[in-house]
Amino acid sequence: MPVDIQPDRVVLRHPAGASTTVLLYGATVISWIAPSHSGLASTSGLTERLDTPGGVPATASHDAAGIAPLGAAAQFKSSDAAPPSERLFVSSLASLDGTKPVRGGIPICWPIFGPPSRDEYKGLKQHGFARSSVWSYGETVLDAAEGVSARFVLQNSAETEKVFPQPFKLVYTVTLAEHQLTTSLRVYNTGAQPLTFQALLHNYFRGDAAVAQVQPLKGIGYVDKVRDGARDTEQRDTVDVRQYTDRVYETAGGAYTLSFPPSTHLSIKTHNLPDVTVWNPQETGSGMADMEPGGWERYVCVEPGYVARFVSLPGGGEWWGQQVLTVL
Ligand code: TA6
Repeated sequence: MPVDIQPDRVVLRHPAGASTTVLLYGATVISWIAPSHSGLASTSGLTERLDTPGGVPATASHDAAGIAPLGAAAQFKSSDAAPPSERLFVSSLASLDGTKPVRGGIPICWPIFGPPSRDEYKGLKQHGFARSSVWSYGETVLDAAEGVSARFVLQNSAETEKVFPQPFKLVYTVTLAEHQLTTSLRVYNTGAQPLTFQALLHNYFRGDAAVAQVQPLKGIGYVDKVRDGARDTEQRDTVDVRQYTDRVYETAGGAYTLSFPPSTHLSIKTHNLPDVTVWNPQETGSGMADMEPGGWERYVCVEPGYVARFVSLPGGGEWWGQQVLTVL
């Protein structure tokens, strides 16, 4: 069953063995199981065409983020070397019952990232309320050999209006291909007043943090939250997280490779998410009640976002941000 709708989650299954699970709480992706493979020359996503009104244009070509139309998925090689494996980290102490944001997977940070930095958001908790709200399952967008895609919806409610008085509609599209997971967030300003927000996809990638490498970030300016927000420029060809790391790289290029040498490499390509946070708490993670013992040794967060500034969406407007995660 490619799309398995359960009371608290939706499981997407790809015929080639990949799967992903989306908790309705926070529309949090809590699992992405995918096979490894080599030789994929370029990444190609599915969702940007699915996520665009009017569906998949017949002659769509790669767009700036290197994302190609639906049919490109068929170019993936089917000769997978290793069996599918879990690509995301979720702490064994994470709450999955809706009592608190999930410690792991892909939490959605919206309408703010980090603690409230403006008076208008003072009623919000860190990273906003999207990750701690119950979303509704919207629809199955695609159910084919190329991929399986589902849409989730969150709209303003009496609950959100207590802390965020503006009307909005969020539509989150999750698309699973053989080696790829694409998640897209579309924000609709359903009110008449401008809607200002930040957005970030807080990916917890499973792997040995001691060998993790993120690139290319050399020459990119960043805010270092470990050094009280000091600004600096990355000097390294590859960024590791062997030390406590919490850096927001600004206007970072939008395309990254995360490696867990020698054999695991992932591509992260983004649309309209110009910044990227790299985070691993190291031993400071032991202070988090929902962090499993030593959990920080088994993940690195690489989090594309629009967070160095705020989006200001006019009344009736819409905004779209996307990430395409590919196992290389
Ligand atoms: O994205 C990195 C970060 O902002 C860190 O500063 C740390 O706070 C992390 O998010 C986890 O935040 P959370 O609210 O989920 O505990």
